[in-house]
Amino acid sequence: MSQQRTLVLLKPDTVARKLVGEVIARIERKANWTISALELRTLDRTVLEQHYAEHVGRDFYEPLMGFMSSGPVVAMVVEGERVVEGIRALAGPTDPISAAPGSIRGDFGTITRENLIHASDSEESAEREIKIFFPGLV
Ligand code: DGI
Repeated sequence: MSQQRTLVLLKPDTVARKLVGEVIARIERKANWTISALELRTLDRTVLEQHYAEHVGRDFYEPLMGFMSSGPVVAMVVEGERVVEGIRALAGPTDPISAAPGSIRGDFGTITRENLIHASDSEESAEREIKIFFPGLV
């Protein structure tokens, strides 16, 4: 057993398209995972600069920042066995066109930027990202 936790963001397109319940239902029925923190919030630039620090300078960075601050997101911490790998699998790859049907991005994605969900890509990223979004959690 590998108990982990991960940071999940349901992006502004998920909230605007009223897909929050759909996506959370997929997470809840996939495995015996637990949502241990959840908040609806609009992200400011400071938080986004920390979260997407690795992408500074990329051509998609400013459009990504604009999109991610365009409306509220649902930020969550999800805990459970191999949850980092598991939610990445549920989400599908970054580009919705190449995401398989059955994955969140494959079923609902439109363009690469508006791809519905963020999920930490490693346990190290998860701990870094959870500190950004839920600094009160130990
Ligand atoms: O972990 P992911 O969200 O799948 O991907 P990532 O951490 O490499 O990139 C973060 C977000 O940045 C991604 O969800 C959408 C956007 N992005 C990444 N690569 C590209 C991109 N957007 C555009 N338009 N083009 C890209 O090549």
